[in-house]
Amino acid sequence: MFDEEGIRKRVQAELSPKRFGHTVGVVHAAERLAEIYGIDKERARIAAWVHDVAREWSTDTLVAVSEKVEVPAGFGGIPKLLHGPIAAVLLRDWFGIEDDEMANAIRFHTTGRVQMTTMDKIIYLADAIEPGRDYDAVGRIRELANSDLDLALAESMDDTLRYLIERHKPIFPLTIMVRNDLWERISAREREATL
Ligand code: DGI
Ligand code: FE
Ligand code: FE
Repeated sequence: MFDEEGIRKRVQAELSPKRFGHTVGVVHAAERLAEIYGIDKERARIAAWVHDVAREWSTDTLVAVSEKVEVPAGFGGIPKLLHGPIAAVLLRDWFGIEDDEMANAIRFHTTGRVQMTTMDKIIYLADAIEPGRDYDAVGRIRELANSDLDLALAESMDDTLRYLIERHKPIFPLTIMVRNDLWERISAREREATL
């Protein structure tokens, strides 16, 4: 259904070997999570292939392109965040794939969004736990991802926020809303389970 080999080659041409290796890891992690959580594996793989295709574009290029295509409000304030929304546009423009679910998972893979779909969560988490990732919390988040997608995601977001705070980086306000929403859902779920 998809020309996966063609997509893989085009993505490889856009990325350094290191980041291409990351992308290969995300594809495998996304496929595994799709299997566990019952979504279409092929679409998850393709979204993973494309998620960082614009990751090595210069800030100037990202900003220039973002002025010509549809980008969610506020993303321009932190130019690094633009690589997701721009990759979502390239899914359609380069690869001819018109699929809102895949496009949104790519668009929001760095920030998350309120009311994330299973596809959104899987691409976000696959990005965070692929085998090449190495940070203190990764082992725990990998383990959680096997049994509890929402909890793994909430822990991953807290970890990203801690990382940004420690480095005094600007934090995208949407990410905080997403993080609050996730923990609220987890609390509600736990309250219900103990009733
Ligand atoms: O593209 P990747 O490196 O695989 O991972 P990513 O898309 O999750 O994140 C890209 C970068 O963006 C990473 O260095 C962390 C950073 N980032 C994520 N959220 C925020 C952020 N940077 C700032 N300043 N603010 C954020 O809210
Ligand atoms: Fe990314
Ligand atoms: Fe990535």
